[in-house]
Amino acid sequence: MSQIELLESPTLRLAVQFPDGTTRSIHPLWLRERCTSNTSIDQGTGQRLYNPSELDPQLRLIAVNRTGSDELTVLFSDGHTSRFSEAALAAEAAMRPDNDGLPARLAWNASLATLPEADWQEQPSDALRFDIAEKLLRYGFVVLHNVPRVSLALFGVAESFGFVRDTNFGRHFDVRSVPDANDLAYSSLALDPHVDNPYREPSPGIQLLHCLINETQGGLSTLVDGLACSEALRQHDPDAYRLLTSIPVRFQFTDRDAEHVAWQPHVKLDERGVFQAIHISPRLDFAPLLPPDELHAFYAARRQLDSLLKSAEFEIRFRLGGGDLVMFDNRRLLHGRTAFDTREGKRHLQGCYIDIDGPRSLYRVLSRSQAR
Ligand code: AKG
Repeated sequence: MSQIELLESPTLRLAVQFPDGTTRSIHPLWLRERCTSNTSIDQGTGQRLYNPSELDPQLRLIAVNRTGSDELTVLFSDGHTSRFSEAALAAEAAMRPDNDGLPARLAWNASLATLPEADWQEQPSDALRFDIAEKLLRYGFVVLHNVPRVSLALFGVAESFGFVRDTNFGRHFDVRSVPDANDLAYSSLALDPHVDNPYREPSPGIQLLHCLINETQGGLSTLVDGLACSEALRQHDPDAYRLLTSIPVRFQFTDRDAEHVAWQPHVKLDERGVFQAIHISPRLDFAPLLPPDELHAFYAARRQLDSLLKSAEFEIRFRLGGGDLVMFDNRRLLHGRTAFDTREGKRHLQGCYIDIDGPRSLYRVLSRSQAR
């Protein structure tokens, strides 16, 4: 647990000590912005009543007193007095973009002992939705069983976690083999690990695929954790990793009434170098024309990542039968399928997207009652 410390020299200030032993000084403006008094915060909305950029840039702490077992009272140089919970300050100081009230991501490979799964109920309880959201956020996917085998039943699941995101493919899309398909997903061909719609800005957060019927022996679903594979590449070949995290690649989708283009590195990191998203779609990516030796190195790096994504060490395969639904983080996991033979029977999946902020928000809201 992080802890708040009071330091008196060279100036009066607070600091936070993190569990790894490091200490960081707390800027007076950072502290003042977190004041929750009636004059600072609208108590109904929890939103600030003033613009913090208008505070005195030279703001200082004049006095700090412990006024309760978990309470600090601070007098600032602008005359304002604020009370703070030490535990709340310590918790907020430890927040990062990738851990903000969410379960830690667990990178996995093919040794994953069991699939994260759950039995769906048409009127899901909060406990069931919490369990599903937690698995989705931790592993990047969850397999649901007993989803009604009726067309568009996937919306009942999608809307329990967020808002459905419409695209040029419609509010949902039917994955089955059709003549003259506008995407190879709508054929019976095998699909290599890929993310959907990397040509969109932003690319869809969560994808749902609901199996209505599967009478074929093939058509196995594949999933691979882009987080785990990127980390393996980083450890095995840091130069390849550097190329794939820095060179923007053009992803393009063209249809009669759509022309989507987005430039993304294959592996996108945040400003601290933490994995944020993976963009791989071997059907739709175009590297920029770099000098030949740079491109040579780029293609070698891409080949290495591709072989990790397809390796038995990282890829899992499972069969979706009628009533099964897989929901996955389309910016972390790659999905695909093995080929199938339409002469064996029908295979029909329905898919849709929601944004990832839906399950994240739901998880935080439901955590409040889990904590009680
Ligand atoms: C897609 O719709 O993007 C797919 O990859 C389809 C997957 C499947 O047919 O199992």
